[in-house]
Amino acid sequence: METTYVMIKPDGVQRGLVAPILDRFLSKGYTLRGLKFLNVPKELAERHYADLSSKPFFPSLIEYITSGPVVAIALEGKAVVEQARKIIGATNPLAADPGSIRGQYCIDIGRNIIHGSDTVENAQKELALWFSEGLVDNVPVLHNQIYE
Ligand code: DAT
Ligand code: MG
Repeated sequence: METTYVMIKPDGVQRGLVAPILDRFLSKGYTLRGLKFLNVPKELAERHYADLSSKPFFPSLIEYITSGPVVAIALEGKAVVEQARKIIGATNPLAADPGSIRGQYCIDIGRNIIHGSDTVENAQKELALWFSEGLVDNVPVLHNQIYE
């Protein structure tokens, strides 16, 4: 089992997409291990996107992520890191599969409504950053209905 970090960005929250986005992951069968609604301090946004700090779009990215509250989500499941990225879709919504979250709900790369960790290693780093208090124990009672 893996755990990944997913975040509904401020535009996804403001556009009323929290419920449909959560539904995509929870109705598939992933286990919720963390969920919180918060305004993002600038330092946290900068640490989260530290790898992109030299990019020309970095200042506008930080401004966007700190522009309103986000929903921070920890999800557990088989191969969930890679699978959640597929459900989320390509970084540029123009290139995202129409059935993905970005393909369905957004248009511009700078307003792509959702984040998902790209590797198992980055997922662990991001979960430690956003859920420093630790994850919630949640033993799925329907485990045998979801996994063989
Ligand atoms: P992803 O969010 O798919 O993991 P990323 O980690 O490369 O993509 O970039 C993080 C975010 O930065 C991305 O969701 C939107 C923004 N971004 C990336 N490339 C960009 C670009 N060329 N112009 C504007 N914003 C960009
Ligand atoms: Mg990324």
